[in-house]
Amino acid sequence: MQRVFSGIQPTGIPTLGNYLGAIRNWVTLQDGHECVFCLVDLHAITIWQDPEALRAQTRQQAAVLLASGIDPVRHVLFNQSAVSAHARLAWIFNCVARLGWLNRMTQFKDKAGKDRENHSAGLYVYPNLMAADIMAYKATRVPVGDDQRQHIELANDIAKKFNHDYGVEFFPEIEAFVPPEAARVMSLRDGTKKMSKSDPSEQSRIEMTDKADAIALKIRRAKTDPEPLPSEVDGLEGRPEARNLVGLYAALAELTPQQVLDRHGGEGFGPFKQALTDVLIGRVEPIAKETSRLLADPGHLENVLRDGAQRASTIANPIVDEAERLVGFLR
Ligand code: AQP
Repeated sequence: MQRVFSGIQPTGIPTLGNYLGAIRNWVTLQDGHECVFCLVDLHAITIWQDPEALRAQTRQQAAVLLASGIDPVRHVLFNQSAVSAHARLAWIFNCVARLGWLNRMTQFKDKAGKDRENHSAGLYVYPNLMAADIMAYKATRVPVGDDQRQHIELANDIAKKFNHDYGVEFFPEIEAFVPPEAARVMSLRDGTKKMSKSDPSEQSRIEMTDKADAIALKIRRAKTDPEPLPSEVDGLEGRPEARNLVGLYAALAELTPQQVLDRHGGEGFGPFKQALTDVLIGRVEPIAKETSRLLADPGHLENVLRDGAQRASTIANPIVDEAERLVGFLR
């Protein structure tokens, strides 16, 4: 059975982007794979987090994942900092990866913007830690949003260089698994920017804990253009906001964008937004309700994560012990 690894940063409440780009596929992959799901708090602190908020967000993320259908008994769910193998292997990978490779990473450029010099060294080497997350389990399938493809390619380059440098076939080749529809969900305020849980504007995103009235308001306020919806997908060209809303509807209703336009082409945004609000509420509301029920018992959530961390360590420690032996560390 193939082993899957995937992670999400506890930097805020998971958005619809996180859900459609990642979590929903994690739930599906649970059948037929051995899954390791991780709340990547080491990644989260590459940008400063308020310590109390980080703890709260970690519990909140765990609750959203469980409410979405992650099964912590058949699979493994934990927070990254509780398993030291991630940091140990990341250091080795910091020494394997080349600066030129990291310089090409577009996510660092996007996150750091023009103020590059003032960002943490951790943000720069983030892809090395991500490679370590995956390789510490020798996972071979990694479900991610489209924005993470470049990091998966880098993880393969690091693994190949490690294998070459130490003359062994130790780390396997990994495969990014990107869902075909809604692989990239865009901001509701700007169709050219991805929807993000840490975007300063709450109106830019649907959070997986939003209540029905908040969803309706955000969709009503979502940016659009003055034209009605086209009847063919080609007509979405150059209309990023319209494309995003059609893509969202398609992903939620399990239709292709063309099938959405077959139903709604020629409509103005008023009626289409109403239809989109209905499918959104149908999907988000049950998850939001279950999340709030789970959050009422933080002790239970922490136990789930602790148990997951123990089981994760059992898989990762022997792999990272062996990587350290190959490197030449004395034990
Ligand atoms: N807008 C998106 N569309 C599709 N997939 C997305 N993902 C994130 N945003 C979108 C996918 O969600 C998984 C977890 O993401 P993450 O939390 O590890 O980091 P991120 O990509 O940086 O997500 P955010 O929401 O934008 O977080 P912040 O605001 O903290 O930077 C990943 O598989 C990602 O592809």
